[in-house]
Amino acid sequence: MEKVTGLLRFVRCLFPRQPVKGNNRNWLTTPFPARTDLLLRGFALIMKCLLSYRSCFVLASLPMVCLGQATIEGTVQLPKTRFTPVENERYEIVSKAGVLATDPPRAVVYLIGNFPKSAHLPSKIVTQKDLAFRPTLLAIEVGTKVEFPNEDDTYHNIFSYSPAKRFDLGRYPPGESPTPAVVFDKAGLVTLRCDIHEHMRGLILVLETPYFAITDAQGHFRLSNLPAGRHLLRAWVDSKTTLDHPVELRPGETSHVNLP
Ligand SMILES: [Cu+2]
Repeated sequence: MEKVTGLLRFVRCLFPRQPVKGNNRNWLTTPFPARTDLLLRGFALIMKCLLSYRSCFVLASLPMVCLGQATIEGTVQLPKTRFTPVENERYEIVSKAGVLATDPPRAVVYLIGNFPKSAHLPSKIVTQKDLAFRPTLLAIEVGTKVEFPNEDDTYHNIFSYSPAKRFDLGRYPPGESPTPAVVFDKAGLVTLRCDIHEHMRGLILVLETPYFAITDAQGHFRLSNLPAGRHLLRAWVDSKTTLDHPVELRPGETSHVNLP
């Protein structure tokens, strides 16, 4: 805009409005014609409109470029199971030869890259209900607080020996949620257990990324509002198995990825 204003000033210098007094009359000192003034004003107005229109366009596309609006859709090939997967069905954590997994299988899919941490991390809840953790598998970003309310009519004592987070909430009665909530400040897999109910198992996958999702029973997933660029897509299938796939994301586009 300054360029246009500067140009107009320059042109106006060449055509002063008032004639210069004296006998030195030449083309420079002739009165400024009102018609030319109107033309210049019109030209300035058109340029202004064009520039502001361009600015609007640039501003509108800024979030797309900076924040990213890329999407990844796809399927993780989940391990074969003897159960027929049903939508909305519950699953539990099982340990086979020291490998922890959900049964029936689910995967956690997440995007790895140099992303800024989420500015706001909402607290999450893992309830104890019917002597089980709900949800059984939780994926969170590093720094997330998790509450463990007891909705059974018996005591629980939730603890973890996992290197990513060691804690012991002690025994607490029905209806209670131990305070303060547990902050998961290190990435890794955390196994939740109960000191009173030996069979209870839960998993929390703590991730250094704000972009993750748990697949459905068929292995389908969708990650949206992703930043454009080259990143790594990873699927956590069990405590010993991850599948990787490099991705190149463009703003406004949806990539289709199947793992493996
Ligand atoms: Cu318990």
